[in-house]
Amino acid sequence: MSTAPTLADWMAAVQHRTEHALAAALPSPALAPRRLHEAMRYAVLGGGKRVRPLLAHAAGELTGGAPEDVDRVACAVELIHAYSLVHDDLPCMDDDVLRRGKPTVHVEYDEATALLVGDALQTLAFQVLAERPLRQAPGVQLEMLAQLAAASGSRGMAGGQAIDLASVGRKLGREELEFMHVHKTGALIRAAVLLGARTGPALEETALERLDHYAKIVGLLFQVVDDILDAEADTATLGKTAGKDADNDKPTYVSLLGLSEARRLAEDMLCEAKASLQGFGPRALRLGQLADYVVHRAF
Ligand code: GRG
Repeated sequence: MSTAPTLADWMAAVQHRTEHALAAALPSPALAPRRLHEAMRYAVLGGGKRVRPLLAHAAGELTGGAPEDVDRVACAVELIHAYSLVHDDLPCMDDDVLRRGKPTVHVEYDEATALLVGDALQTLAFQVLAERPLRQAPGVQLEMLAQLAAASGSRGMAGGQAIDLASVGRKLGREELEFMHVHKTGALIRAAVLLGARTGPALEETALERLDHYAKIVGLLFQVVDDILDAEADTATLGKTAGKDADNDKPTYVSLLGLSEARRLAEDMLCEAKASLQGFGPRALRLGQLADYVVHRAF
């Protein structure tokens, strides 16, 4: 009987294939405009935990999707994520100088280039998902594109960012904070899970509801833990400026609940995420393990 690879080995394999797929999808730095293409590659390659691709592959394993199709979903979601980080770091937003342990794109290049990098990464995401047929019916592929667009746009991530910018210096209640994060961070994480799952045969309705519940909880959980790490960890460990939220007078789960209550909330949410996987059996092994990883990660 063969045993499954350890989580660390499985993660390393997915991170490796994601890096390859991203490197192949990004335009060559030898192509004009060379500086823009170099900056796009700088923003995307050689860094990041690749949490969203990991979740997409874990969900693809749940439904039996072809790994090559999941790569396309994983790349598309990661490109949207990378664009959001480049724009989020701009002086007109969070104005940050460090990301993934290196200077942010506008610091390394310039602001106009960073703006264009974000724009071009966003459109590349849709190109990667659209340009060749997936094994799914064309109608399903079209729905997947619409799902990614919705998760990224004004009713998803970009909308969450707008709420975030408007909330600086304001005291948010728990519900408002949750609403913001469900959109800003949660929408794309949820899309990674659901789109990864859609590379395989469709789940029946109740199974899809349970997977969606897992995806929503993990999306929010990621942010609760991000707030805890922002308050606890140092800049070197995080690879981005620590304590930034408090410095910017931003509401967080830690400022709202305190550290120990925020930690307790994370553990409760972890239990809820895992409970929603019950019934899927061993196919959900990686999704369960990734929920643990999200909570117990160091950065
Ligand atoms: C600019 C439209 C627009 C949106 C930005 C997601 C987001 C909205 C901004 C990112 C800023 C941030 C620090 C959000 C908190 C949680 C988060 C998404 C952190 C970064 O994601 P990780 O930890 O980063 O997955 P890596 O580098 O590992 O990929």
